[in-house]
Amino acid sequence: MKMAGGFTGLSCAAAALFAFLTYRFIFWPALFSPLARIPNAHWSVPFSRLWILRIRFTHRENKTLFAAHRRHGPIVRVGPSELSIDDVDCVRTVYQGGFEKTSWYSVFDNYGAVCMFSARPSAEHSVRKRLISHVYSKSYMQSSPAASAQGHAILSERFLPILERSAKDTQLPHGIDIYSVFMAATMDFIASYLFGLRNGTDFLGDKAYREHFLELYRARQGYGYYDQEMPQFTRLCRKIGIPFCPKWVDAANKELGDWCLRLCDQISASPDTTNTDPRDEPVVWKSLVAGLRKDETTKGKDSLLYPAVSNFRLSVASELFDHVLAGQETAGLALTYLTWRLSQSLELQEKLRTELLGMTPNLRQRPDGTIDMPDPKKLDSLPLLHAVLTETLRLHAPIPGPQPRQTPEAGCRLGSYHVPGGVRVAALAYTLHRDEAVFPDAEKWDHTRWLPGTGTEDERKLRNRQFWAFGSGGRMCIGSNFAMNEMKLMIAAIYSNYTSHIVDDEGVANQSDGYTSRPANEQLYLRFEKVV
Ligand code: HEM
Ligand SMILES: *[C@@H]1O[C@H](CO)[C@@H](O)[C@H](O)[C@H]1NC(C)=O
Ligand SMILES: *[C@@H]1O[C@H](CO)[C@@H](O)[C@H](O)[C@H]1NC(C)=O
Ligand SMILES: *[C@@H]1O[C@H](CO)[C@@H](O)[C@H](O)[C@H]1NC(C)=O
Ligand SMILES: CC(=O)N[C@H]1CO[C@H](CO)[C@@H](O)[C@@H]1O
Repeated sequence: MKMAGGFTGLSCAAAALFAFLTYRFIFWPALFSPLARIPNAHWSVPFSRLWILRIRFTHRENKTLFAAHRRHGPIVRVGPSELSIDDVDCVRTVYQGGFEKTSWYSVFDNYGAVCMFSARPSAEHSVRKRLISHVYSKSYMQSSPAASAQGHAILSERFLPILERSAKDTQLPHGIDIYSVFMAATMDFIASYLFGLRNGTDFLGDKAYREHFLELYRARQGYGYYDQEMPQFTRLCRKIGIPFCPKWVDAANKELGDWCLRLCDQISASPDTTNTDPRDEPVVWKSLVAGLRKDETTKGKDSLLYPAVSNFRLSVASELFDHVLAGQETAGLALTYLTWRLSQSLELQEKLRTELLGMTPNLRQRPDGTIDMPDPKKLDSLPLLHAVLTETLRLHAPIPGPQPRQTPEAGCRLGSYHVPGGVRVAALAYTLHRDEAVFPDAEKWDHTRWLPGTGTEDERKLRNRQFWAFGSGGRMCIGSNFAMNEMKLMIAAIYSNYTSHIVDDEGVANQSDGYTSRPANEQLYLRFEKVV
């Protein structure tokens, strides 16, 4: 009797538990959750994250989401509490609406210190942004003597001599790996703006170190997955001694971190007040340090940045390290793909050269190799140069993948759906840039889409609204003006005096699928010929 009663009690409890679990994990997510009305990218997504985690792990996210949106429309459920969006109105709601970032971004805390990119609450982000945003504004950049002098030095003393050597060298029929050269040039550009030319980097001159750096960087990038997608689980595993990163990745991370800390320490140790050469001005460092100091003296412990202020050295380094990493690979990739596209048409190169040489001053090399810097405003407004670069950023977006945010506590409306708070939601340039309604024949690289005379006023507006290479809203890329300027300068410097020709582009057409997108073999060999 007693036993039977025990069994009955136990089976009742088991049945109740079973019923509860079935409801909680099967019926509720599939039928009653506010997200249940939204189309599923895969039948399993209401119940588990396994499907999307696997897609991400195997680097198939862009094409998978692209196919899902094609099939199911602009709002698709990709996990129990996760949506993908592909529609400019939803993009406006989320990104212009200031939805906060998710813990996905915490891996970008360098030295354990938050930076602007990794800051999650909007209020903290705004304070950080105010410290530096002015030096990245278009008007500041275009009139900055430091930016101009640094650009001149890098182009004339480092970048053009590399092309010159390759053009002269008849022993070099295999050309030069322009991918590696661009990765170096973009590093030298951003490092000079951060730390001044003398205290920045010379990756163009030091090929061995540059290649070592890129190796470390690759190691760092490959292992963000676990921390980004399963932060709690990963932390737990680490605690009990199951590491997700091989030791050599930790070592690579540490070496990169130490490298940037050295650059920061070097400049802090020698604020050289007697040096008035504009090329040595550490523009960003100066503005960041001054801003943080001001916050410290005026607000002290009330500062939203208090922990930053109390750990001044690492806070400064964390911010600048992020700019170094954000500013190098992205622009290097865009330049690689642009020269690859241009190298396929001598006719287009010729047109571009005519446009470039129409500026005065322009970047034509004098017989002794010297150049003048063009007026940044004039350079910026050249229509063909702008069109070829924009089209490259569209079809080969350096950051094609999702930029996750979370819905605010009160929830929000997306399309015809009400979405509750705390749901991860993301748009991606890869799909926005392949909308056939806005970019007909979207897989084709066609710079004429962006020429001023193409299409009606409405079509132009639509194109510009849908262009998302730098994201949008308050957390849009802070370096977009800097990047556009350096990329235009380099393209102008090349095509004012050279033609380029493909020698070996194996793997370039196969752009990898991920948060940033590299050519599969990470190289592109081009040959340069001097125009006479
Ligand atoms: C072609 C070059 C570049 C591209 C395509 C690009 C793209 C982007 C994108 C898409 C974002 C938003 C990412 C997200 O929210 O997940 C972003 C943010 C950011 N980018 Fe860039 N970027 C480029 C160059 C640069 C440069 C040169 C810098 C140098 C300072 C830079 C610094 C940043 C920073 C600091 C953020 C974070 C902004 C914030 O959270 O407020 N980027 N970039
Ligand atoms: C930069 O580095 C040099 C040594 O290479 C040093 O003499 C100088 O004071 C540093 N600082 C500035 C602001 O140039
Ligand atoms: C640079 O290219 C222009 C044509 O774009 C040519 O006229 C000029 O001679 C070249 N300069 C040198 C130093 O080769
Ligand atoms: C593209 O590159 C990846 C590796 O980066 C490789 O696995 C894949 O097979 C390549 N695809 C093609 C079509 O070459
Ligand atoms: C930019 C990018 O990553 N594109 C890739 C997305 O996925 C498709 C299909 O795998 C590739 O062909 C693209 O190159």
